[in-house]
Amino acid sequence: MVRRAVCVLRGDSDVTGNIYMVQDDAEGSAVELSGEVKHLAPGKHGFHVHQFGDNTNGCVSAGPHFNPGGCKHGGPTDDVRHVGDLGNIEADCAGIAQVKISDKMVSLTGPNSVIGRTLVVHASPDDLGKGDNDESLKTGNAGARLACGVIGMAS
Ligand SMILES: [Cu+2]
Ligand SMILES: [Zn+2]
Repeated sequence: MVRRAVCVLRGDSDVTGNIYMVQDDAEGSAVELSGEVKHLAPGKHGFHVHQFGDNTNGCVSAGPHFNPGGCKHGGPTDDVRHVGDLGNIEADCAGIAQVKISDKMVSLTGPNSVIGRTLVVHASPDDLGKGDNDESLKTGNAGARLACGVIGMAS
């Protein structure tokens, strides 16, 4: 069975987007993320799955990065990273980021499942844990949460 999920990104900024996720049934299959995020400042923006599917106080109540292993923050290709560390998306001069990410840690099933958690787009680039300060190893210094959405099951 192929699993699918979808996330509608909204926030207190003008940033909007739809992100689709697909995962094959086989154990350890990567999740393929695709979609578009609009009305961003050109350049890189941190992109993470945060722990909670709680948007009662906007994107803030989604809590910290989804980190079931209790690891330090890193980049998507690092061995040491949060499950939710998807790195950056990059907006072009029109403010549009085309998202195409294949990630082996995020899952749509099992202990690393991101279903019911929140996907967040940040104002600043994620330094991928290389910022040489404490915050870099927690959040990547990605700054404010521009838009977010709860990841839900899709058909
Ligand atoms: Cu984040
Ligand atoms: Zn992280």
